[in-house]
Amino acid sequence: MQVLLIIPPAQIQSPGLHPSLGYLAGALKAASHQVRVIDFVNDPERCEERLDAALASIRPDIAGVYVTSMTIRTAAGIVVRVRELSNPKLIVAGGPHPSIDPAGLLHDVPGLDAAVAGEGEAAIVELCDAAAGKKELGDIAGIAFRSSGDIVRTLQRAPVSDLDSLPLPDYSCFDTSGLIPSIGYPLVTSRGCTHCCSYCAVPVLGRYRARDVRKVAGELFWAMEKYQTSRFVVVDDAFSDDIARAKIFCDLLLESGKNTKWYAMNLRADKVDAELLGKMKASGCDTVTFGVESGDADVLRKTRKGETLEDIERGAALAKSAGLRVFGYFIVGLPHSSFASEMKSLAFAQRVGFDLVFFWNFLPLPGTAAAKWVENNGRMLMDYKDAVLLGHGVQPVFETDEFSRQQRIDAYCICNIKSGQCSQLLPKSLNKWQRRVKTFVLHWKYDRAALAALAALFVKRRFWLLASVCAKRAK
Ligand code: B12
Ligand code: SF4
Repeated sequence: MQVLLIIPPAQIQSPGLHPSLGYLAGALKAASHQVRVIDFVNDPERCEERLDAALASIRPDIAGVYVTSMTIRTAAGIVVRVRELSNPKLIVAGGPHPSIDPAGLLHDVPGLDAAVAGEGEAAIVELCDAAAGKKELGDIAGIAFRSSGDIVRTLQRAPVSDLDSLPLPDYSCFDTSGLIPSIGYPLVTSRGCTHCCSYCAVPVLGRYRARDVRKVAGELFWAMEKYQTSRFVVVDDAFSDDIARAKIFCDLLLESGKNTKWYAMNLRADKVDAELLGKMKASGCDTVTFGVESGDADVLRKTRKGETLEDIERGAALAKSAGLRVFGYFIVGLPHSSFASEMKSLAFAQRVGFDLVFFWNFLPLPGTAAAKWVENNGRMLMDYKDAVLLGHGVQPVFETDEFSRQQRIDAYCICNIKSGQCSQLLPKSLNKWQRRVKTFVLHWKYDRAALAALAALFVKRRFWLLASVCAKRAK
């Protein structure tokens, strides 16, 4: 079977190949299918042209689309085009959103034949069998599919208990595989998480399972040869939840004598110690990112993250002492937050002194406790499917009596501008001068103190210039 997998364009162009489709490609190839992956996130150029060319050249028997709760609309557009141009036997979807609500996705995207809930390695191979007429859709566990005008859900599929039994991910069929040496090989050492934060989709997606770190290291060394790279990124939800295991992984890197360069996303500051951070640094890790969420102790407590501000300060300080760069991720507009609590977040970010700070617009992800809270306590202002989470044009999805729409926008702008991320608020289309003017206007509105400091610096520089010219002339 010819399988075409597609990652729709996303509003945030964060670099990194998607392990989800890498794992599906590995499973499909192990079952002797041909696979091609078009990745519109890491290469957002000429989307239509690339899709049309792929459809014309491989004429897929089955097409699969990766869908998050933020890419439903773009995925729907892709499904229409795939149906129009090549009409494969099946068009299916998988990923975080269908994992939470597969039947709902089939309602929203009429061109889809089936949606897979949960891990897809076995399901995609069985869907190929169904496309070949060797299996009934109703006999495939963990999917929703159309049948005589209805949407039918099959029995749930159990999560893969032994992750090491899966074929290794294959990124060689991605049209962006050439980017691996610069953006790094995405390494999955575990799936799921042991925590249950109210705003996060991960607890809804599946329980924590860890791989044997020796097998993980084996995959990494193989991948370094295959993709000619020494750079990798640990993309786990909870890499250091088992600190002892994380240390063994670093020891294996050190013992190998290979010159690895890496970073770890999604660390919890209460799940690190000085020894682990030291080993990470020694094995080539340069950056860690901590989810902080809120600098207001009460808002943070109510997320049920189970972490305190003191934990985060301590973790960040340890990471800095180990010589690592530390990034902090915050969310503006969480349940129970207010304008004042966001200002506390900003003050906390400044106190900790993160090397880079991101303030994201809160999105009530379907299926989460936070989305339930919004349903009961918030006034919806827009459909979450149209939400913008970071960058220009951010709009709150809901408001409360305590925290109005305009206050949410102001808090988002202030936090970004005062943490040195003003460029996040500018449309990408602006030229150099337009950017300067817009930057000035935004600072005028939200951070006049910085403008005053800048003006003082400008005057000081001019003064010294004038003074030195006068001194030269006097000589
Ligand atoms: C890695 C990661 C990223 C990376 C992606 C690039 C990279 N280097 O890999 C980066 C940092 C760029 C990123 C950014 C963002 N992410 Co992110 N990310 C993840 C994370 C932690 C791991 C995903 C992963 O690779 N898992 C391992 C793979 C093997 O598992 P999987 O993705 O579940 O895939 C399986 C199944 O879903 C299924 N499947 C998947 N696709 C398909 C397709 C078909 C056709 C089929 C049949 C099956 C199938 O089979 C796969 C194999 O079993 C997830 C958390 C999670 N557990 O999903 C969040 C997650 C996907 N991200 C999320 C979000 C919100 C974002 C951001 C908006 C920012 C943010 N605040 O986190 C941005 C948006 C980026 C964008 N461009 O759209 C949410 C999505 C929620 C939702 N309901 O859609 C998640 C679930 C995290 C969360 N806290 O809730 N992310
Ligand atoms: S935010 Fe992090 S710690 Fe909390 S449930 Fe999600 S992945 Fe786990």
